[in-house]
Amino acid sequence: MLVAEAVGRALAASGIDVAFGLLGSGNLTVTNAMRDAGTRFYGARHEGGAICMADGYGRVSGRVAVCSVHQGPGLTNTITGLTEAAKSRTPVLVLAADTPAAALRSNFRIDQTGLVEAVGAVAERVHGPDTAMADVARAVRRARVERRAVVLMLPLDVQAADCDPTLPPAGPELVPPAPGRAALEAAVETLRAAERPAIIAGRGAVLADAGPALRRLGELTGAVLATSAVANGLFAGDPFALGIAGGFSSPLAVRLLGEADAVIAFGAALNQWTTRHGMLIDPTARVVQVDCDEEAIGAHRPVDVGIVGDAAATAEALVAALDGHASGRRTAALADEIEDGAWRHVRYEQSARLDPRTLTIALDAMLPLERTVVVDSGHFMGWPSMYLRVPDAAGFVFPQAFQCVGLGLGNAIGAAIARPDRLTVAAVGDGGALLALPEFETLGRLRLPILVVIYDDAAYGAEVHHFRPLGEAVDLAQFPDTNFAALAEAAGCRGLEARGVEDLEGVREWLATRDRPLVLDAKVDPDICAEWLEEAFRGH
Ligand SMILES: Cc1ncc(C[n+]2csc(CCOP(=O)(O)OP(=O)(O)O)c2C)c(N)n1
Repeated sequence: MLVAEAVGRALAASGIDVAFGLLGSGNLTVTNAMRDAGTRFYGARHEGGAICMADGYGRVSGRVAVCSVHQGPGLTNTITGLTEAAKSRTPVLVLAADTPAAALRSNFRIDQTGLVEAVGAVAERVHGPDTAMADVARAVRRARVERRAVVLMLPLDVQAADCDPTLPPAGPELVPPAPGRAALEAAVETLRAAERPAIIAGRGAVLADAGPALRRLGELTGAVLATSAVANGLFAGDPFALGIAGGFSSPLAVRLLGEADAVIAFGAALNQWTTRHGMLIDPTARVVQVDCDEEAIGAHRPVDVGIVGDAAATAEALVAALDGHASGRRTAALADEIEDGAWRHVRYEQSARLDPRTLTIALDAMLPLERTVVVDSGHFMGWPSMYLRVPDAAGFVFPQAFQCVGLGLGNAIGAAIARPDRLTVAAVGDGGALLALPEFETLGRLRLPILVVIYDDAAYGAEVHHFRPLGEAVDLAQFPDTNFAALAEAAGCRGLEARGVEDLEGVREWLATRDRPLVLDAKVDPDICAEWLEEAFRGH
């Protein structure tokens, strides 16, 4: 069998159920073989969209998706989205055709390995017909087990050779590392002594499925619960959950986290975003950090106790050690205070134009809670993160590890394919929407249940709000009005413009049918500046 065909079949047989991509001569045969063997293929209109779709699919499903691209420019077009996936440790497998080793003068020739390694992805290669099946198995396993963005190079001459299509046996399931006894004891001591503990969970806790054990640990210790932005939703519904720790924290969450005398972080880096540059945690609080990765411990701020271990295994061990310990801190009054202190109850001065807060609160009330909220980057990104509730951690996709504008729409398409039972809400700025414009065609073609909310201030608002008060000219970051509703209709979506909350009736009507994706062009007041923005700019 041709290597190209055998690789396609092997990927499907390895459990790759979904692939995204854009076809060229270098990846057509292998992609056809994958599709014929049962993998569903979704074509994007730009490789930058395809890689984001694979990223969004991986974040929501936890499964490895393939992104199939042509050699050379097909791969270079993926690089920005690939960087985000690599930094976020999303398990994705890019299948990239490559020029033959001897094709020194090919127009398509670049150093594909050097290119992808430079942005933190893992370069793998189908070296020859004899190793092809082992090469595929290794690449899939590295993506899946190491949770890495892996790029599998498929040189054209190797693709055209014959090989034996037998896959090697799958490797064993791995057990997550257990925490060491001494560190555990130090953490138990800290928690026993604490009067006002706080638990902060990050993506590591989500990946380890540590939510139930952490909720139990919270009950035993009386801790308030919070998450980093990427782990938003992990404690959804818990009466002692404060939401996101960091720039998006409500005033009440800032106060309660600041009052904590012990903070225990699970799979959270405790970086500048989660701690507001360290300000959110009292300098006298004892800090315990749990992470699988030794390098993560103490990387962003000093900690008193470091535990190298899986978040769920460590939380369970702490629950076992603390059984019988009961803190009286969790009172009904505290639960009421937390409910009343949620962002949607915090007063603000309403704008006479479409206020992004009012818009988001209205959407939150209108949309079914079974939703996946995907947030692009920009000034607007606080509003959906603060005001749109999510049902669980899989219901929140926050591709911000590279702080790149324009990745949200592709991530939303991948998320919608991973969870077709949920309404996907893509929150983007007008700048991000235009960066992802090719994928409006994909949206219209695939007819997925997606609501795209464009916070349209006709500007790169983040730049305007930051530089205008400094006296800098900002006209280069401002634009004439864009008619996104018309663009959306032209691409096969439904388009709706909103200049006031009364215009959201059209969203309610659409919800009843959801026959096509809806693009809501929300013409928000461009002069409202989010408080968290200056905090964000300090992180540059
Ligand atoms: C690819 C990329 N280009 C430029 C930037 C710098 N940048 C950060 S936010 C922003 C504005 C984004 O505008 P928009 O999507 O309309 O959202 P808004 O800030 O207006 O809410 C820009 C250009 C970036 N982060 N990523």
